[in-house]
Amino acid sequence: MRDLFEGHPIVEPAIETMSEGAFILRGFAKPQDGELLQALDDVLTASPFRHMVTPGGYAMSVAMTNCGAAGWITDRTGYRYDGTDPQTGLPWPAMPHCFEALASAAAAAAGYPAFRPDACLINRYVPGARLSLHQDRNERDFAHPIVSVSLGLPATFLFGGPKRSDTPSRFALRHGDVVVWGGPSRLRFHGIAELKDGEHETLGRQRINLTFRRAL
Ligand code: MD3
Ligand code: FE
Repeated sequence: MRDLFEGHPIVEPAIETMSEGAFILRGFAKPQDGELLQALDDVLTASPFRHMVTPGGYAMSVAMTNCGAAGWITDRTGYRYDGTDPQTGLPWPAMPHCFEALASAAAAAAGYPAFRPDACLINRYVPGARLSLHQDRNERDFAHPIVSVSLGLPATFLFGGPKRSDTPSRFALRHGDVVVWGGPSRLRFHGIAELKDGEHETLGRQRINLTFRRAL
């Protein structure tokens, strides 16, 4: 919040519209960041970050894990949701209450009052990591929105169209920003540009993204 003129603050709008059905809630997760990172530590103890392999045989530059009833995974056989962590042979850790509460509150603020996520994919980017343009289409019902929480270093979100060849727009996503994608935005191509080097005051040289979905 800037304070430009005799104590009259210039407040950023609570909700920015990215496109039809897609909204950025700047700083929405900031009041909870300490609690989120503490809960994340417990999740990572049970199911650590790992570099999954794509069906094409390449290890992803983004490290991933999951919590919740369903976890998104990829291996040589394809992309899917599974209730078991293939690395531990155990169910994914339960979704922490503070994760689920934040995701539902953000969805409600963006006009999706009934969102109850059963999957949380956790992505870790270090400088140089990127996520190429893709669609999220492994979920059963595209009527549910997707909620994402950005923590740590800033990133450039690439927001394309319904076809891979549509030129993407670029949006900066910073620590504490929450984005809700629903309606016609739900199936648009999207990705994250190569993460620039930097140092975040609490997370250091990394960006963590929590992506909440209703998968089943
Ligand atoms: C936009 N993650 O995990 S935010 C992903 O920041 C993913 O780690 C990015 O794309 C990240 O699949 C981007 C999440 C996101 C998820 C689904 C979307 C953005 C979306 C679906 C449609 C449009
Ligand atoms: Fe995605």
